[in-house]
Amino acid sequence: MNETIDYRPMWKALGLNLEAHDGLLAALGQAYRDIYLSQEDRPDGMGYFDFVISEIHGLRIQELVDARQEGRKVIGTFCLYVPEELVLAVDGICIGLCAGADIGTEEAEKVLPRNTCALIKSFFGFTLSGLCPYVSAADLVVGETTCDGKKKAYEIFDDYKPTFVIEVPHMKTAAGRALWRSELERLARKLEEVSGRQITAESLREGVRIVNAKRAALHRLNELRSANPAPISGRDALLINQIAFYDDPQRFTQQVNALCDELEQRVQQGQGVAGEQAPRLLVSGCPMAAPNWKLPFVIEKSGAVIVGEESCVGERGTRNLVTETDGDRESWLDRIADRYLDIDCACFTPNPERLDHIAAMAQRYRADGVVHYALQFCAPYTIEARHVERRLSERKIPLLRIETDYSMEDLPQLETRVQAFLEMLPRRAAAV
Ligand code: BJ8
Repeated sequence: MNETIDYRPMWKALGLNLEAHDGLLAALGQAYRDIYLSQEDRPDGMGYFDFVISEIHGLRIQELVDARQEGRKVIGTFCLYVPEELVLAVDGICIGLCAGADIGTEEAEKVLPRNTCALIKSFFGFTLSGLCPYVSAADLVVGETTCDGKKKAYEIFDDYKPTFVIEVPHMKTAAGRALWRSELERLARKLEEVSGRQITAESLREGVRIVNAKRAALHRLNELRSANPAPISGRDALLINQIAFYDDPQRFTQQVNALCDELEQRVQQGQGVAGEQAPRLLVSGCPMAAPNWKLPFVIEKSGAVIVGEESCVGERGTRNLVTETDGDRESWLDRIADRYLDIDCACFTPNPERLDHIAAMAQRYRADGVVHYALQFCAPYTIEARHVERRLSERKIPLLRIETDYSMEDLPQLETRVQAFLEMLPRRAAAV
């Protein structure tokens, strides 16, 4: 955090609990030093992302506050199905809200059942404890009917922050597509109402251009990770994917591309963050919202390197682009609807595309094994793990199933299980 600027007046004006917030920043700073800054031989380009994290409750919030003073609207989300393109089309700012830490659990459990997944408890915990400046700075939260937990939780969340819920169908049928398209129209109208701006073909084209460029930069980053040795750690790649939900999209795209230029040189020089014989793992499953870094830290501390994330904070969220051809407002909304309906969240049934994608990623990134990560009490991903296991066993790709939450209590057990999994992987030969 920039110590020359005093952000406390801003946090106070946003209604944060200053004392608890100081404690949160201190704990996060320590975790970041232990998990991130302790890594050796990080690419120089990570300096920008370290800076963003150091200012995640400071400068970025100041930017949002300033933007609101200029009349722009801040829209908070918790899910990939809320298209950033529509928010940009009303000159708004789309922000993924805090949901990745074991914070305010006691407060959250006053309004939610204990056996709710950690991600949902976390966004309640942050809000009810006065610790999320993003929720405070948001004009509107857009929720979605993905899993039952989130869908019902939004009904309560609306008591604390105006929450507009869009219906995500659960089957990719013609009727599901028609419902989804009409829901995007309803969202577009709501954004127009909140912002006082019209969504036009031109504003959608510009929104799509910006978001496609951001996703293309992340594709570039992902492809570079297929090299052996891997030029960047999984922790750092996850961090970049997490920051994609907070940062200004155009600035972020520029920085990811600059990092990729550096990584290309690393690949050419055979420079990596782990040896050529380090086990290469893919992580698949529930999203890891910032600052959820526990499992990647355990995996990489054990000597493996993560080479891909089949996750909403990863390739599930970024892999498809909206087709950029000219058209009217309706045709842009059609193409946006199609792109988002292609996302293969486990909330859909059946969901074979996800299984195909995991197998394809394992091959593309030359993974030796897959770690399936599910949050406790998350029915969609915990149940779908059975299909993932079966599909990967057909391809003889070893799988480790992990169910956990955000607490650190199971850390020793996770370390033991990850180490045992790494030991049973076939030894990796020297790189070709
Ligand atoms: S598109 S994965 S971000 S819904 S972990 S809250 S599913 S009980 S987060 Fe998700 Fe959108 Fe799907 Fe992605 Fe429910 Fe499971 Fe909790 Fe989850």
